Amino acid sequence: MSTFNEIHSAIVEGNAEQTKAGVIQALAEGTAPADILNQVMIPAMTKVGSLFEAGEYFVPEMLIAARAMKEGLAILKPHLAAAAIEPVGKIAVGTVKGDLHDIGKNLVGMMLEGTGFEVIDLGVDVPPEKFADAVKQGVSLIGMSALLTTTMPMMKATIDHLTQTGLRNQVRVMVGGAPVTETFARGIGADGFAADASSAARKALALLTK
Ligand code: B1M
Repeated sequence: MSTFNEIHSAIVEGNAEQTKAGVIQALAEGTAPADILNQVMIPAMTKVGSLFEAGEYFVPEMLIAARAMKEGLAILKPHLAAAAIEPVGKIAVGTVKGDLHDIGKNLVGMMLEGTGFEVIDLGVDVPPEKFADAVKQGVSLIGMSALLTTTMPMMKATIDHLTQTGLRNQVRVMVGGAPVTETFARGIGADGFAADASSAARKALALLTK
C-alpha cells in the first residue's frame, strides 16, 4: 500500500499511531507537507463526513478519526509553518460559540503562523465577549470558524457585539468554515471570507495591508 493510502485508511479508521507513522514516512520520502495535507489528510476527513452522512459512522467514530487527524497534524505543523522573524500582524482565531469543531480552525492558525502572523488561538465554543476581549488586547484581525449551520448566526452575533461595544472599527473580521460562503460573509458584515486554510492566510495579508 502506498504511504498516502496508509494515511488515508489510518485517519478514516481513527488509528492515530498509524496516522503519525504514515505522516513521518511521507515526510521522509520527501513529500511536500502541503501535499500530505491537501491530497490525503483533508480528503480522509471528508470521507469520514460522508460515512457519517450515510449512517455508517456515528459521533464516536468521528471523534477518533478527528483525534488521529490532529495527531498527524501535530507532526506536520512545524513543516507547514516556516519560522518568521517579525510577525506580520496579530490575529485571534476561534470557533464560534456552540461549535466544537476545531480541525479546520487549527489548520487556518497554522497557515497564518506560516505566513508570519502571531496567532492567538481562542479555542472552541468562543463567545462574542471573548473575541471582543482579544480586540481590546490589540489584535488587528479576528478569524471566526463555524462548521455547523446552526452556529453560523453566532458569527453575526459576534460582529454585532463588536459594533455595540464600539470595537468594530478597530479590527478586521474574517470568517470561514465548510457551510460559510462569500455571500453569507458579506451579508453579516464581515470584511473577508476564505474557503480554505491557505486562502485564509492570503486573505488575512490582503485585509491587513488594505
Ligand atoms: Co461534526 N459535523 N458534529 N464532528 N463533523 C460535520 C461538520 C457535519 C457536516 C457532518 C455531516 O453531517 N456530514 C455535520 C454538520 C451538519 C450541518 O450543520 N449542516 C456535523 C454534525 C451534525 C455534528 C454534531 C451535531 C453531531 C452530533 O452530535 N449529532 C456534533 C456537533 C458538536 C458541536 O460542535 N456542538 C458534531 C461533532 C463532531 C465531533 C466532535 C465528533 C468531530 C469534531 C472534532 C474536532 O473538530 N475536534 C466532528 C467532525 C470530525 C466532523 C467532520 C466529519 C469533519 C470536520 C473536519 O474536521 N473537517 C464534518 C464533516 C465534514 O466536514 N466533511 C462534521 C476537516 C477540516 C480540515 O475541514 O473544518 O471544513 P473544515 O476546515 C476547512 C475549511 O472549512 C476552512 O479551512 C479549513 C482547511 O482547509 N476553514 C476556514 C475553516 N475555518 C475557517 C476559518 C477561516 C477561513 C477558512 O477564517 C477565519
